[in-house]
Amino acid sequence: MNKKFPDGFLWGAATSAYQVEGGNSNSDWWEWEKAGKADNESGRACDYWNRYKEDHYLLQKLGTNLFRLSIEWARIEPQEGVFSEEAILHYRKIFKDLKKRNIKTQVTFWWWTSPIWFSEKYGWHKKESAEIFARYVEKVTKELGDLIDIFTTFNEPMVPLGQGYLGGVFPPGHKNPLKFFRAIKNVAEAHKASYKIIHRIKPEAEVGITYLYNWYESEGFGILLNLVNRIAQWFRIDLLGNKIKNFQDYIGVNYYRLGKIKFEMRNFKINPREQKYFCFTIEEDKDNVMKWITYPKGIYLVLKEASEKFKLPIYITENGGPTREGLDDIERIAFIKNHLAFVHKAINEGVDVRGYNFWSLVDNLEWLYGYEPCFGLIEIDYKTLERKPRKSYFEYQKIIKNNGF
Ligand code: IFM
Repeated sequence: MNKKFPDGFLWGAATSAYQVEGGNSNSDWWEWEKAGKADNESGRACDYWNRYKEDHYLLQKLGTNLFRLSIEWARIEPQEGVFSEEAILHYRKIFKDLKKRNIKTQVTFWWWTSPIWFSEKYGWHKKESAEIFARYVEKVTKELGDLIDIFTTFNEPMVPLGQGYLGGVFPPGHKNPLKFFRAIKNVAEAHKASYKIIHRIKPEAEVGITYLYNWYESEGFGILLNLVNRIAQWFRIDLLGNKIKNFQDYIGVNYYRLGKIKFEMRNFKINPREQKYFCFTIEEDKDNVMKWITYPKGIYLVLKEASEKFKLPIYITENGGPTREGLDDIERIAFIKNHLAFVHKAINEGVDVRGYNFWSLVDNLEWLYGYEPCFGLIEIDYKTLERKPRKSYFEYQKIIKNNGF
């Protein structure tokens, strides 16, 4: 074995509440689905809400010492200012079950979905949103904080804010740059307030946020494309990151793919003629179910960049890739090893990486794409909800056991 990881390295897997729990009918994404704006309705999803013990058993067998999961705000605060003791108690049971199995919990408070009342009355573009979110964080930290090892306020907030306020394809479905910038400001305020609250209640807590930290490269027309590249980096990290400096104990890196930016000529139809125009595009891998380009070296490049930029410990909070593979998932095995080899290289060169979470433990609802892309170490049969560990599950198990490969 030549890729030995540091002693105490945390090996984990990740899921998120809305994507696996099922039945989150008080969340805005539920309404979004009902309005036909996503490929599938989540429905009972993987029914993690009821089957969490089964999944935790599989986690335990996998050998993980970390599980990254999230809590659904809409379950905990189904009406404005009214907290569900029943939901809180249920999350307590979930966290306790993980603790019993010696698995650390890395818990995210907001993973793209909000209670319907929040979206209808406020939304992130409204100033009050920060304070309202902080109230929920305070309640959860008081009630569940003793069972949370690593706190994450927001997961990749730039994705839903971009999609929800510029692209209009996520709730609240706006296309309004002004609201977009206001929403970023309010999310930053919400994060900072939460950071202080969590530390007040649990001084030793590790609190952070995760960034979708893909790697961007460009080809052709040097100067112009480098500029585009810079803008992409500013957009994905700095726009929010600069606003919350000094309010992060670690950096959560979610790395998936290469964004290869091209500048090309396209045809554009203006009736009745066809016009040519130049535009920036992102190259696609046509063989991949979500057209993503796999690029293992990118994880090394982002780790180096993040370490240099933030000078903080790093958790790889997500890394994985979508496939259509069944149980014999050779592609996923190669994916894991190739990426881990680059994580190992970064650690050897001094980057302080504390843990790695594979995305995902189980197949789950991939937002607009529905249930088609599979990310899981474990396959879900959505008819029977049977869990079937894939080959990659057993390979990852070996890596964890040996603390390397
Ligand atoms: O499924 C998502 C997750 O919710 C956030 N990070 C990226 C994953 C894959 O697209």
